[in-house]
Amino acid sequence: MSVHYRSCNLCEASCGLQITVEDNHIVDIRGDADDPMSQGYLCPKGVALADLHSDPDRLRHPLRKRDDGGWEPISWDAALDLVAERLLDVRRRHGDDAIGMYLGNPITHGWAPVTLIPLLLKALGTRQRYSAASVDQQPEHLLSYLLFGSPLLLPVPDIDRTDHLLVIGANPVVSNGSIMTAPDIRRRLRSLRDRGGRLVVIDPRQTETAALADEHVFITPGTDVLLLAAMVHTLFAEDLVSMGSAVDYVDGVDAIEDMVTAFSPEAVAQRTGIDAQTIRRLTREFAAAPTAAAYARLGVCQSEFGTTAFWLVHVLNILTGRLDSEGGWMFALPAFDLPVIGAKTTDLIGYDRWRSRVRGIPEVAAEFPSITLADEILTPGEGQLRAMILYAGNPVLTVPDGRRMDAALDDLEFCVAVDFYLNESTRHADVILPPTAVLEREEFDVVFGAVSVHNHVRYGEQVLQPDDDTRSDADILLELLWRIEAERAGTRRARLAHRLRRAFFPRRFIDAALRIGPWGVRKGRRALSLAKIREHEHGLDLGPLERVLPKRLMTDGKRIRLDHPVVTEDWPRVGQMLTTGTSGKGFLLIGRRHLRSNNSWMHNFDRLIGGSNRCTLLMHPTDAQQQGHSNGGHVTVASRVGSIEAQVEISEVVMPGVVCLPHGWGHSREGSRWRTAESTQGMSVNDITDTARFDPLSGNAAVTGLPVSVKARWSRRGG
Ligand SMILES: Nc1nc2c(c(=O)[nH]1)N[C@H]1C(S)=C(S)[C@@H](COP(=O)(O)OP(=O)(O)OC[C@H]3O[C@@H](n4cnc5c(=O)[nH]c(N)nc54)[C@H](O)[C@@H]3O)O[C@H]1N2
Ligand SMILES: Nc1nc2c(c(=O)[nH]1)N[C@H]1C(S)=C(S)[C@@H](COP(=O)(O)OP(=O)(O)OC[C@H]3O[C@@H](n4cnc5c(=O)[nH]c(N)nc54)[C@H](O)[C@@H]3O)O[C@H]1N2
Ligand code: SF4
Ligand SMILES: [Mo]
Repeated sequence: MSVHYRSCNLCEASCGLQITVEDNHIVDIRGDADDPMSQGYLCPKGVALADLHSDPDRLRHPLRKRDDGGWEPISWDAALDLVAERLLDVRRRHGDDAIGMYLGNPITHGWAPVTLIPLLLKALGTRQRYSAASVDQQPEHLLSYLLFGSPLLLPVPDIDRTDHLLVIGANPVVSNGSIMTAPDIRRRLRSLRDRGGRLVVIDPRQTETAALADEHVFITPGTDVLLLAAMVHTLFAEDLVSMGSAVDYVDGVDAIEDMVTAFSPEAVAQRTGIDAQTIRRLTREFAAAPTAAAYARLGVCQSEFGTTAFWLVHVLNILTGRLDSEGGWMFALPAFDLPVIGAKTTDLIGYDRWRSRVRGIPEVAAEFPSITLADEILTPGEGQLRAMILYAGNPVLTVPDGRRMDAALDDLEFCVAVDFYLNESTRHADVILPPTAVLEREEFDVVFGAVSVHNHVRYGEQVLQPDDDTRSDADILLELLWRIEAERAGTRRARLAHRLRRAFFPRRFIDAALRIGPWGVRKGRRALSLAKIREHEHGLDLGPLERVLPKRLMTDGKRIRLDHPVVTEDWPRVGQMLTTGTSGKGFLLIGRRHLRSNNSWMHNFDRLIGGSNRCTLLMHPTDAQQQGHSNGGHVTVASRVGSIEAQVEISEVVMPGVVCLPHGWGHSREGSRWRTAESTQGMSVNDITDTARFDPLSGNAAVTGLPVSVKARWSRRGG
C-alpha cells in the first residue's frame, strides 16, 4: 500500500486529496488534511475519482468508425496518422479555416491541453476556435482584457479577509467556486460570518449559498444589469464614491455618473423585482463596510447583458475602493504566471480583430462563440467548417440548441474526438483518441493559481500506472502536432521539433516558467523552482493575496479606462430595458447545479448517481396552483426553439414566475456509451435554449432567463 498526495482537478476548487493505492488500484480517497488550501475538505466527486479510473465504459484505446456506423479498434500510430491525414486533406481542399476546434471545460484542468492546444491551432492555421467558455465566462475575459490588459487577469474576492461579500448569480456552496479557487467555501463563508461579516446573495432561487447568508434577495432573471446600474447610481447620488488608491490609475469615472443618471432605484424596481429601498440599503451597506467585495458568476454572465452587467460589478468594486485592496476585489499572484505567459505567447490579447463568417460576431481572446458553431458547419460557402476536433467536451448537451448542434456534427466530413467517453457528441466522431485519466499522469495546474483566493502552488506526481499502450493528453497532442507541422515545415524539421518538445514538456517548461514568474528569481534566494515545489507534497502556501496594482496592469500606461468605449457603445441597449416591459406571459427558465454532478460528464459514476430524478423542473407553489400542476407531474417545457418533457418539483425556493432545470442531462441519444448515465432520467435543457439569445459584446450564450411555456403533458397531446 502506498499513500499519495495530489490535488483533485475535477473542478476549480482543486482540493488536496490523500489517495491510498494497492496493486495499482485506488483503495481510498479522502481529503488531505495538510493541504494549505482545502485542509481536508473534499466533495463527493473527489471520492468518485476512483470510479473514473475503474469505469469499464471509459475508453482506453483508439476507435475508428466503420462504414456501417459501428466502432473498431485501431492502433495508436494508425489512428494518429489517419487523423492527421484526414485533417490535412480537408485543409488542402477547403483551406485553413475549414478545420475547427471545440474545447470543453476539462481542458483548463491539465497543463497539456492549455499549453499544447494553442500550438496545434497555430500549426493548423485556423481561427475556428470555440469553447465552453462562451457558454460560461466570456464577459469576464473580455472585460479583463479591456480594463486590465489581459483576458486572464481576473480579480477574485478576498473572501478570507472581507467583511462583506455580495454574491450575485453564483452558488459556490454547490459549484465549489468558479473563477475563484476557494476549496471548502462553506467553512470560508461561515468564518466570514463568525468574524462579524455579512453575506448577501442576489439570486432568483434561494440557493444553498443563500441558505448560509444574512440576506437573500430574489431578482428577476436577466435584470442584474439594472440592479447594478441602480446601485452605482446610488453611490453617486448619496456621495458614497471613495476609490482609495485606485484614483491614481483609473480614468473615466465622470462619464459613468452620466451613464447611470436615469437608473434610479425607482426606475429599475419593477423590472428587477427588488424595491427601491432595498437597492439603496444594499448599496449603503456595501459602501459602508470596512472591506467588501462584489462577486458574480454564471447568473450574470449567461444573460443578454453579460458584459455590461459584469462591467458594473467591476465599477461597483472600483468606485467603493475595493479593487486591489485587502478584503476586497484582488488579484492572485500565481507561481505559474498564466495571465502574462499566456498573453505574451499566444494570440489571446485582443478583441474584434476578426469576426465570425455567418453571423459576424466578434472574436474574444481568439475565440468565436459556441452559439454560432452549428451555423459555421451548416452554412455553405467559402470558409465553411468541414472538420472538427472535439476536445474534452460534449457540445450536444452543453451548447444552446443541442439538436441543431447534433445535426451539425453529423454533417461534418471528418470529426476526431479526444475524449475517454463515447458521449452524445463524440459519437459523431470518425476517430476517438482516448487519453489516460488524471491520476495516471503527472499534473501541474497552470490555470487556477491565477484565480485563487490565497496564493499557493502544488505539483502532482503520477499516482497510477496507466494500462499498456495508452496515451496521455500530452502524448496525443504532441503526436498530432508534428504530423500536422510536417506538411508545411517538412517531416525532418517537424520530427526534430517534436523531439525537443518531448524533452521540454512538462518538467523543464514548468520549471522555466516558475523561475521567470513572480515567485522566481526576482525573489532572490527563496526563488521557486520545480524541484523546490516537489519537496512539498501537500502544496506550498505562498500567503494571502498581495496588492499588485498598478504594476501588474497590462494596459497602455498601466491605467484602467473604466468608461471603455466597447461598453459605453452598448449602453443604449441597457437604457431600452427601462422602457420595454417583459412579455408577462409564461415563465423565465434558469439553471442549477448539483454537488454530485459536473456539467454532462459525471453521470456514469455509481457513487454519484442514484436516488430520485435530479433533473426536475422547480416551480413556485403559487404558479403550480395557478397552472394546475402537481408535484411529480409531467409537463412540456417549450421555448421558441423546441420543447422537452420534465417532471415538476414544487418548491418555494424559486421566485414566482421562474422555473429551474439543470443542464447536462438527457443521456438517451442513441450511440453514446455510458451505461450508468443512460439509466438516468431527464432531458437536455439545451434542446430548448436559444442561440439567438446572447450577449452581443462577448458572444456569450444567454441561457438564463429563457422565456418558456409550461404545459401539462396531456394538454399538448390534445387531452
Ligand atoms: N443550459 C446550460 N448550459 C450550460 C451551462 C449552464 O449553466 N446551463 N454551463 C456551461 C458551462 S459553465 C460549461 S463549462 C459547459 C461545459 O461543457 P462541455 O465542456 O462541453 O461539457 P462537459 O460535460 O464538461 O464535458 C467534458 C468532456 O471532457 C471529457 N474529459 C474529462 N476529463 C478529460 C481529460 O482529462 N482529457 C480529455 N481529453 N477529456 C476529458 C469527458 O469525458 C467529457 O466528455 O457547459 C455549459 N452549458
Ligand atoms: N457540483 C458542480 N460543481 C460545478 C459544476 C457542476 O456542474 N456541478 N460546474 C462547474 C462549472 S463548469 C462552472 S462554470 C461553475 C459555475 O459556478 P456558479 O456560477 O457558482 O454556479 P451556478 O450554480 O451555475 O450558479 C449560478 C447561479 O445564478 C443564479 N441565476 C440564474 N439566473 C440569474 C440571474 O439572471 N441573475 C442572478 N443574480 N442570478 C441568476 C442561479 O440560480 C444560480 O444559483 O461551477 C463549477 N462547479
Ligand atoms: S470540490 Fe470536489 S470536485 Fe472540486 S476539487 Fe474538491 S473534491 Fe474535486
Ligand atoms: Mo463552466
